[in-house]
Amino acid sequence: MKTYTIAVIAGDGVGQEVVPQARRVLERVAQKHKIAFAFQDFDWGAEHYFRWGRMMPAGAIDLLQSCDAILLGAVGHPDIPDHLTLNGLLLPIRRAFDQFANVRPAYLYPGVRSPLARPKGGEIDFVVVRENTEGEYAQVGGFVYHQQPEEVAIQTSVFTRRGVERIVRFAFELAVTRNKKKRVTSITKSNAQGFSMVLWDRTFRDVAAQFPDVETESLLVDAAAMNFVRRPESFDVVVGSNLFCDILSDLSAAIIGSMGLAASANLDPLRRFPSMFEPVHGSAPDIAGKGVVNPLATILSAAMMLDHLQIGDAAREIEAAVAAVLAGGKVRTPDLGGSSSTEAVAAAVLEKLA
Ligand code: GGG
Repeated sequence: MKTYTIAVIAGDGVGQEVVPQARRVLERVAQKHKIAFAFQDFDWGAEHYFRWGRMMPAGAIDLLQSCDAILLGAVGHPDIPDHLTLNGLLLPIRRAFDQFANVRPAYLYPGVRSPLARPKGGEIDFVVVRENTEGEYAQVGGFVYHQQPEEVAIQTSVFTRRGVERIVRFAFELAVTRNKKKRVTSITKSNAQGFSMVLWDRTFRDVAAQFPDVETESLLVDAAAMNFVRRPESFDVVVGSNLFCDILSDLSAAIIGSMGLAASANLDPLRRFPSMFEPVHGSAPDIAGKGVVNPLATILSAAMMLDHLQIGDAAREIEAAVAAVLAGGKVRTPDLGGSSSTEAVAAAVLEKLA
């Protein structure tokens, strides 16, 4: 029997509630598929920070290195500035393991109401591909006259041709394998940002020329935001920079009905290092501990992990079970207009899997 080693970082707030539910689901499909998961828990995050002054220990990356994948819940605590939690845990892992493709599907499940009037279940079906290791998240910059009245802050974006090319190529390859609309939309702001985004546009055109069967579109990020609302059905694969696609993928989560349904994968497509799977949502301190957070984003992220581990049958079963629960319309957490608990939603998924 093949055993997959999964590093588990439940993290902060609702991360502690959603990750155990995803584990239950993984354990169920493991039984069925005659595979095993060896979960290794790492209690990193805000509590670790309060105790040791850092979100994870100095040797954290070495500890994760040998696992097959990483399942992450959430990071963030009201008493710690967000840039410390993000730069202390999430971003170092993405960078150390060169997880350059952040894949965020936006699928409107039948039975879920979009806040948009028009689209019905299945009619929104696209993927946001976010560059995940450079761009606006490069953390290059500094303060001058720190905390003085004349203070200056400089934050530099870093766009490399190699970085842009590989994420754009990933997007085109995804459009080909998805085999749906075969359409890639590139997001920039090259009218205002005349260096980095112009490099992006040029690189996009060069890569596009190698995929003559894939239709292309280039949108400024403001127009993209508008069109996610006006014509979400038209998108297939959307590719853009770290910051732009972080923002756009919150919007895509909203139009598919809830942030609680938004799954994501931080992939090293070259499989040199472990990839990391996490719900798009954060630690949600306002609802943490109440047992009402939607576990489906994490369960669907676990399904993405199975796909990456090439256990696609098991991934499809989880997706089908989630789809059946949502189509049933009875068991759903408050973000989807229901009153079920986190545990009850996961139990409903397990029941469908049985
Ligand atoms: N699910 C992980 C998490 O807590 N994400 C919240 C967050 O702030 N993410 C920022 C990012 O993905 O750049």
